[in-house]
Amino acid sequence: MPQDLFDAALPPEAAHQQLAPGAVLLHGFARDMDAALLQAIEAVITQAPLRHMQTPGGYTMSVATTNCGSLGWVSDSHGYRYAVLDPQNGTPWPAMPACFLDLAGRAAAKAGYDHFAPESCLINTYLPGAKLSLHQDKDEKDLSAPIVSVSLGLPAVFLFGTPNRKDRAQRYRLVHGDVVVWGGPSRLAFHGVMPLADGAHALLGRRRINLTFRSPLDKLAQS
Ligand code: MD6
Ligand code: FE
Repeated sequence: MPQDLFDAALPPEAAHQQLAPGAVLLHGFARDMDAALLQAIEAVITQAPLRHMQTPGGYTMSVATTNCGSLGWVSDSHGYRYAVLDPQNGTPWPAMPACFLDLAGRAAAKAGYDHFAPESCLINTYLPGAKLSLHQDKDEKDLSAPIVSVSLGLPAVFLFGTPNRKDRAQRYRLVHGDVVVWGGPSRLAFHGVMPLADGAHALLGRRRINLTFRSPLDKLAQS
């Protein structure tokens, strides 16, 4: 049976796909709350506008980025880091919307990671052609917390490998409402996004939005 038909016939909560040890794709998990998510995203973007960050190597990212939560991921000529203030206006990032926290916690629990309470949500907007090169998320002190990644809008080809750069990454098509959770043995897996194909999405139009939830603080060191 074709996988797409199989997924469409199942309630969203039944459609999991293990990508690697500790890594799960929850098909359509966020689909039924898309309107609330989009409204919250627009409110964040109004306070903390999308911008194309510079990489430490001097490139401009094709993806446009902002953040919400107590910490925001930023990139500039000095490197990658988490910042409590938006460097563009010197004020705190907008608070994490309640529907974001709810979604991230439920998705993590579904994937086997209980009590995930992210301090940070990175919001990425992709227009056709935008991409993200293969990389590891390793700017976080707490590697025991998973990463929760929510896809909205145009479909994308997601690359997901292992913590070893030499292993070939697998390709997965992510559509509106899909959520990928990775942690444990996959926490440092290489991942990326292929250049976005052109198209039009009924709710988001000609773009893809990705929400990436992370818990950058070392909770053990703090307690
Ligand atoms: C995505 N973003 O935009 C996934 N990782 O679909 C990431 O994997 C990511 O945008 C680390 C830092 C910035 C990012
Ligand atoms: Fe990443």
